[in-house]
Amino acid sequence: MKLVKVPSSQGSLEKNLGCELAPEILCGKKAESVNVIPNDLESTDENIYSKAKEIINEKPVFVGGDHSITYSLFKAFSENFSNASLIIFDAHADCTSFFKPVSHEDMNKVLIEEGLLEKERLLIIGIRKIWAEEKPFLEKNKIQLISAQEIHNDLEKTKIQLQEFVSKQKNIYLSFDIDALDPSIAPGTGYLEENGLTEKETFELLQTVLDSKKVKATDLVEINPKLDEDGKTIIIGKRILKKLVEQ
Ligand SMILES: [Mn+2]
Repeated sequence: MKLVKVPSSQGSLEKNLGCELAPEILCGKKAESVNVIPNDLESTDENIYSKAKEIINEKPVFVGGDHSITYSLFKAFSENFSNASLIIFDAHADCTSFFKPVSHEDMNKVLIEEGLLEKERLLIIGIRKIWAEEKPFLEKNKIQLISAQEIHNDLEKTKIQLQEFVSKQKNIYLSFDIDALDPSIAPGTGYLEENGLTEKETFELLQTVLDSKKVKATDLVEINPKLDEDGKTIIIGKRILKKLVEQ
């Protein structure tokens, strides 16, 4: 396992400024870090990509930062592992209009349109906010989604659905956006959406994915210490990170 900090909020379209502070709070000073170039998202993305290429076989855990980092990280992952799959915990689909450099609002769409991710190998868990402009893309490509409401309705059924997806995959990259959680337990992030995952739902679903033993790289993103309340998001973020690190 290799823990790597990615302290950048440059892909957050200025909507989650402060999330660049999370990596050091979550990982401490000692963990290694990607070199982030201030006000230069393209060069930062290149550095994220080259760091990922270097250590992709060492079961890396990347700590962001905003969700746009997953674009460069998964690009390196998919070039290294065949049939690369992406499982994302997120309140959102991140499939808005495609523009470069990639942002945290469109990175899933870009990964599919650039052929880095097969559309059947993407699964988003905890979704509860889909923008009108994302709908045609999600429907046309039949992107697999498990909504937060489905999870609340029947957690056991969701676990089975998740196990079925996982059983068809080979090499999984797991990306965890903290906004998948309910704002009451994770208020420190840029886009709060009500009715999110509970602690129990989060850890049981996370365990279901990790139990597959097919997860080869992970990230934890969008935690914003500046927006946190009583350190709640950092506390649960550390617990999620511990799971990713110890898996
Ligand atoms: Mn999100």
